Amino acid sequence: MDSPDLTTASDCESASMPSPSLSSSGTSATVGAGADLECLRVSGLSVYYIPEFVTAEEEEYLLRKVDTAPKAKWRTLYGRRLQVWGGELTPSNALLAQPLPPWVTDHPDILARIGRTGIFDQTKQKVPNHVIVNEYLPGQGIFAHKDGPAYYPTVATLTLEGHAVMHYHAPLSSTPAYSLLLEPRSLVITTGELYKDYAHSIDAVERDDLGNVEVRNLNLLNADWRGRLERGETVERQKRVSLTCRVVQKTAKGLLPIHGGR
Ligand SMILES: O=C(O)CCC(=O)C(=O)O
Repeated sequence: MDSPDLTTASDCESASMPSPSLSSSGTSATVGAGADLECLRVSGLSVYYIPEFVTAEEEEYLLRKVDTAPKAKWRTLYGRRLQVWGGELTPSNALLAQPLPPWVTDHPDILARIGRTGIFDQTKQKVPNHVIVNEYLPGQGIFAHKDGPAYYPTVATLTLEGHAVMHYHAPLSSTPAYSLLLEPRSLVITTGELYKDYAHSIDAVERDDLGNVEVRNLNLLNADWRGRLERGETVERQKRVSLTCRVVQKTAKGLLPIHGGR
């Protein structure tokens, strides 16, 4: 199973503190080295789960920025809305790069924080150069899919406002092999085998029956969510906004294509 350039898992106790944010402001515990990230691996899987990756203030700010983006930035796809930042993909999967907005590069410096985990160290870019914002209303989800060949095979997904249950499906299987609970403000990093070989999906439901799902990141969740899972509660979906941050390794110069990549 591939993983980022992680070496020794030396300091797991501090890295698995409740607030392992990668904030450069120094307000919370830091996960900046590969060894720290290893402590946040979902046991046995090529997935890392970082709770409280952004603060509540940053979450509110990001949601406001997403909400107040120009109307033309929104696209509707299979019911949900999305925004694409960083540029469009050409038919040959190269990025016609466009500047990313300051609310992911500067404040909060989400992309730099993701870079500091080391997960994109093998790329020339080192930090994500492409961000898709997805908005899901209660009842909306995303069908099982793989992210396609345009991207370096790792994705970092930030969850804002509402939770989600993310499923991973083995090839040709509609039944989830693994599921994760994604708390608001968390970052999940999917890499290696789970990125390359497994599809991922979120059920299009109004509420999640937590009694009916085995969540693999239970030990990395806060006490509230652990309690809900242990009691098998049914939890109403809220609106959820996700930022999927990736690296497109191939870049192109020229005019925007008529048909964007996504
Ligand atoms: O919203 C999510 O967590 C998943 C989004 C996703 O799978 C995608 O944009 O391809």
